[in-house]
Amino acid sequence: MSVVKNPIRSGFYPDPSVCRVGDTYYCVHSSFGYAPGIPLFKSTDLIHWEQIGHVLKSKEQLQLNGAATSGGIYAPTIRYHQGTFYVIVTNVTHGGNFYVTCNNPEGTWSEPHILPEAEGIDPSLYFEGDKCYYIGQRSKKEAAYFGDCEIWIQELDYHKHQLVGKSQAIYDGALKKAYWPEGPHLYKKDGYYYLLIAEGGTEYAHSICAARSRELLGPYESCLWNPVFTHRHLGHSYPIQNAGHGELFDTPDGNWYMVMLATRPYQEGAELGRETFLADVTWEEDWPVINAGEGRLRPYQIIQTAGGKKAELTKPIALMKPIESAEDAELRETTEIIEDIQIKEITKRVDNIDKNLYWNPNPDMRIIGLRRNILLEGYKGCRVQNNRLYLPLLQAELWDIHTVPAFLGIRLTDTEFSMSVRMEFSPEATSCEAGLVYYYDENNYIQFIVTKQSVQIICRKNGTDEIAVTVDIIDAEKSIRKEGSRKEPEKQHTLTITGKKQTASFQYDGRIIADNLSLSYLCSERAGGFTGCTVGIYGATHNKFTEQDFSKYHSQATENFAIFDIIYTNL
Ligand code: 6LW
Repeated sequence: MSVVKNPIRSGFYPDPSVCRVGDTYYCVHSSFGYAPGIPLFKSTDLIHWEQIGHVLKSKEQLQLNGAATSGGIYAPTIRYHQGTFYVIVTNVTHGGNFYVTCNNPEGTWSEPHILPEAEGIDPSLYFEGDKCYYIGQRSKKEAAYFGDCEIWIQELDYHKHQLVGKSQAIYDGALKKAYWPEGPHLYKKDGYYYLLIAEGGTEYAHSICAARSRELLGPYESCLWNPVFTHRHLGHSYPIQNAGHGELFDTPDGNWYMVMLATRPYQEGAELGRETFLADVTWEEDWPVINAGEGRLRPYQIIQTAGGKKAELTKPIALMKPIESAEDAELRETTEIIEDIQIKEITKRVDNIDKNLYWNPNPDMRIIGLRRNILLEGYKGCRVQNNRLYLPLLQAELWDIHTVPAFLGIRLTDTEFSMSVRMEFSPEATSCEAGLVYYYDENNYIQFIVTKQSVQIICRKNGTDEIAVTVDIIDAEKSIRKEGSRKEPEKQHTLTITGKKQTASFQYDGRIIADNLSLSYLCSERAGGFTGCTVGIYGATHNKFTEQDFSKYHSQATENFAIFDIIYTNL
């Protein structure tokens, strides 16, 4: 028996979908307006998860022009059938529902197969024999209210990549006047077809409901104890909220588990977004029971190691409480707890396991860009040279969803965080800026930037910029260098953001520029949307550049780049 800490994946990794192939589990998540799209993880023990890549990388697979941060790629499902992996997903900004395939998930996935007739979002696949079925969510034709949706099914000819036959609605939620029945997955077990859906919307009222039928096309009967899982009744101050959108899977030993999304808000705002949790599933009266005896997500989840039968739980092991109970403490002391080692891929490239961001020899897989990944694509001269990252100062603003800004970030995975970078930046023009960003979406972020004249903290809130702090660069330099020193100003500077309890402190070469700045508005609860925050580097110019200018900069003119060393971070 081992114990894994929940969430099994922290930071915004929502809408988890898992498929098992032999003794290996693969897991995918939504990625919205970020690139590359759909992070892909692998595990053989449900404890250690290793990121093995992203599913959507090419321009054909990932069209995000004009995509807002919470637009783009929603709720993928991963399945395996006769040697082929399938990931089906919605691009809410371009093209709707489509799927890609591959034989080796660590390699390159196919071109997108777009299903133009597939309405709605949250597609899933169910294979039976040689046949494949598409299951999705859509608005009812005569929807009586916003969120009045239905789950529908249609055969998919996966050789011709098109839906065939007729679509049929099979379920419209467990509750009378159900809101947002969505995120469906279909399974077969012991002669029943099981439909698992999310219901109530992805916020506080989120839930998981189940229905079953002896026939694939229904009629589906609702589970009498629906919702089979929710935290909606626990009150907004409960430390885990929004639990829903589950995926069921079994182990080679016949044990059942579920992954689902949930949040961990602080004062009703979850800056980490919707994370992925693991729960235990048993079956009673041919219905799934999730975390039997407790009905809530646990801070630690027991995993039965290979060959073992699931332990009978005689009493609840560990209820999630803000203050650790004696029982939890004992469990923590006596059991091997494996912290989330989701950065395992880094260990392949560096000798020691730490969380710093490296780009050599390959960029760290956690690095994501907005709409495109300027580093992976070598976009406008973005490159790694002599172990240093050259970030072009693009004429593209973080708020403009029709551009690709020079932004490279990683998901915020801890509410206590720090990111520090050594940056060489000597802009020619007063219109250039570079530094760090704490980013929620195009209308809400905090920039910690250096310009030719100053160091600034700019808070963008609901689409309006507010300068929180400006320090004249000469003053900043003076106060940092010893008085009377005649040294030339340094070209390299260290910028650090440190955050805790949704406040942050900003340091420039060790000097505090701003302290206790509130980050609390940067979350979906206050700003809308579906992501969590990211933290990263950013550069821009407000000058007009031509394409020719960029090819010139590519080979020379370091003043048109901000140059970064390793990024030090605990994330
Ligand atoms: C997703 C929907 C949902 O498509 O949120 O939690 C949406 N559920 O099923 C975006 O993640």
